[in-house]
Amino acid sequence: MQATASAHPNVALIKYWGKQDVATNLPAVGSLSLTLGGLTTRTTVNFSAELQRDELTINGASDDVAISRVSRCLDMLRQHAGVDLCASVTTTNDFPTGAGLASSASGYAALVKAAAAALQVDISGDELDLIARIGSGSAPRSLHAGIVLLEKIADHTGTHCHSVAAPDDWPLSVVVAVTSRQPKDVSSTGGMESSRKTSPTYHAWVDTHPADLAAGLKFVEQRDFMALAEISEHSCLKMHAVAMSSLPPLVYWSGATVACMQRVRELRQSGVPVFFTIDAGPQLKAVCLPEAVGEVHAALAEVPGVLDVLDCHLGSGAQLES
Ligand code: 2P0
Repeated sequence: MQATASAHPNVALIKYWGKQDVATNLPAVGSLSLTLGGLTTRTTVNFSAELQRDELTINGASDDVAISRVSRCLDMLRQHAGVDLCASVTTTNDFPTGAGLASSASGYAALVKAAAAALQVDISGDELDLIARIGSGSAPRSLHAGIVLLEKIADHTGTHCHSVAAPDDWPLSVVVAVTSRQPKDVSSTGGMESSRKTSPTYHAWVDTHPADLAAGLKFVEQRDFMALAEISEHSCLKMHAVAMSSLPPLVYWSGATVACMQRVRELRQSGVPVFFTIDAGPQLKAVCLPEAVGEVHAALAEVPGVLDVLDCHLGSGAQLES
């Protein structure tokens, strides 16, 4: 009863920030994301009668912290399968862990894909998305390819996630400027809950988000890069305004992050098809058309405080390995 799956991290253009239900990571808002090919998490799950408890190894080291959330996902799959065996989970990331590319999303996507196959459970898309979401709110997006919509729906799962453009349909690129390798002080969950409870702009964020998501989706359908640039930077900056207006304030940017934002805006003003997005950390992700990758990479590498620059392209959803 063993299977291996791989999945890629993702980055959102129209952001998820805030939970309607913390226990199931039901988001307060939908999101629109890019699945990043070239960066891969690979996970093997082995259910065995020899094991007394679930075990987790990440990049060669045993992890006793994440195991309870991993076990929660495995419990849901065991229940579906009517199986009561413990599992060993072995996972590796081929991308730098301090690069601000959420490995939890690719990690939980690969986990549920491999575990469901190992247990041979017949489970629908939304159900598998839900189990991944319980691991990490952004993980369902990594189960899907290319440009991905996670929308809220009124059924028991609460969300539906699907690809709205395959990687070849609109081959966007993402250039990541790494400005710090320090681990973050506040988890995304902690930050989102703090914002929900204390930010005076949180409710405005939730109320105005559906229009941003609808606009982002429309501009993807129209392949309108410059319009997608405007709405994506707006969603990013609005999310950070909510974070910054929380108590205590959540300021995820470094000086180099701001310098990168300015550089990206200058590039766009000079006609280069590029825009930025920033998650709960100081790295900047520059989304661009493939022909601009070289120029964007070179420009960001020259910004003082940039430690590393990684080039990514759109990738597939989680896949089983034979
Ligand atoms: C996003 N982030 O849409 C937003 C923008 C961070 C900033 O999705 O608490 O680490 O496990 O649901 O999965 C962070 O996602 O958060 C995230 P949890 P997770 O990409």
